[in-house]
Amino acid sequence: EKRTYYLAIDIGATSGRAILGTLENGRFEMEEINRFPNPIIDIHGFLYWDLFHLYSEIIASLKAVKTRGIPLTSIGIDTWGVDFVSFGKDGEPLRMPYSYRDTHTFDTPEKFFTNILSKKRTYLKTGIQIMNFNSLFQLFEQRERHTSIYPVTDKFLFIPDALSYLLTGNMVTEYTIASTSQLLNPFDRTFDNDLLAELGLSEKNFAPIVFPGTPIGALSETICRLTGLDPVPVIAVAGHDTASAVIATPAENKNFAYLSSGTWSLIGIESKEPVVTEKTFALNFTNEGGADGSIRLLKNICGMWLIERCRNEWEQEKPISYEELIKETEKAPAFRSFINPDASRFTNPKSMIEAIQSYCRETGQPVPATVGEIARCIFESLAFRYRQVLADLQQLADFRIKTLHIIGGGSQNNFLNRCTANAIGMPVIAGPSEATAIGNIMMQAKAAGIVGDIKDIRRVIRDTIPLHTFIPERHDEWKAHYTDYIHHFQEK
Ligand code: LRH
Repeated sequence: EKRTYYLAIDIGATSGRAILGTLENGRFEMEEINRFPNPIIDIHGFLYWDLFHLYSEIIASLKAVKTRGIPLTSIGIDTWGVDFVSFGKDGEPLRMPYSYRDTHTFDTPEKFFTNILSKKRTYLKTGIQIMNFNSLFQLFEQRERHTSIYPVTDKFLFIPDALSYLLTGNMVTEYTIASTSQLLNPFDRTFDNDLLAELGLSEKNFAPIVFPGTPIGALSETICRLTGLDPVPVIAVAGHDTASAVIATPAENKNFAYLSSGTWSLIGIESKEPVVTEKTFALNFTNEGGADGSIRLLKNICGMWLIERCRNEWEQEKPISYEELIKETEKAPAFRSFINPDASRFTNPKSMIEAIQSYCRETGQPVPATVGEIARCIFESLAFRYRQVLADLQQLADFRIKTLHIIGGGSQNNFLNRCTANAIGMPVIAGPSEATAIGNIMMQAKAAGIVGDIKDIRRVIRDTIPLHTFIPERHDEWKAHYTDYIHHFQEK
């Protein structure tokens, strides 16, 4: 079998990367070609993504591939969920897309439930966890505020689809990314026309839905001219980063849950069918689309965002390496104060450090002050939050969950991996840390006929990527402190 090469463009809410994947005789290799920040741009209090910056970085990545003379089989793009770009009738982008961190949708769900459709009906129609930034609410808010681009938008494209369009000139709506919008019927995997009508929209405002593995088109003349590349095909991979990551979960059987750990922590299971019931409504679990026809039954938890934001604040005084951060954390006393990582005050506070401190003060706990104390508070709270949500997940699963696979960048945090294993009382298997890019590459390889189904893909990953297992060693001690975490649990 000859060597084949794939380029994964994987853009998260904090940074993006271009990863070159190579497959040969069932062996897999990868290499980072480019890495770039994905800053949120604040203009007059509105938060935007810089679409053109991302476009330029993709061009730079393609040029780097060209310089090295690599014969690419294809390119695939995945990004974070829910956000979208407006395009006019002439196909031009109308302005920069809002970021889901923008505060203008904070009260939108309540408005929507009061005036349009109840919370329960909305959930039962879509099976999607109610979060204020879901595309449904972003669109509703834009309409309510009479934004000038809303009525002149011909097509709304989700971020990976928008970027693929800039590269190829072809518009599609990839299914997994669209499934994050809260606009789809999870059972028949099409847009819910009633919901669209409530927004004054129809299916005409979106490109046709395609499933992962579908070719979108070849690099346009402009891109070929700018990069020197041939018209390489762009493939619709699982455009939602979390869906790509789940593909690359190196599970051997079905008795597992996954935790895709990045800016967000997405914790869930694979399900053959959507699970949209009173219970999932009460627990607010989401049913997002998977790449292989399965459903990702999961919950969105605030993840590394907490520590990333604190680290930014610490670094304004002096740089602190990740190793130092963990050393400080290990030195700090255990089980002193806990937060609910999902409390609304942590969504986008002016100062994350102060937000954490005020939570602890208001709940009558010791107020963490040093780097180590604050980091420990974050990591222990996250581990307990995982335990809490995993217990809910076990109630929904029709099988016994026996291991937790932690994938994504956050899986490199061995301190947190150890905490998590102890908190949940089951083995944690950590890796791959680049699960998202790997899932992206594997979908391309599948489209090229180089790998088979998801089982085959996971076997290739297990055979190639070193994984680390963490066995719970102090579960009883952690169990004893779980009640403190629950005791101080607050929504706000
Ligand atoms: C993770 C993620 C998550 C979404 C959020 C907006 O990057 O895609 O699954 O819900 O970003």
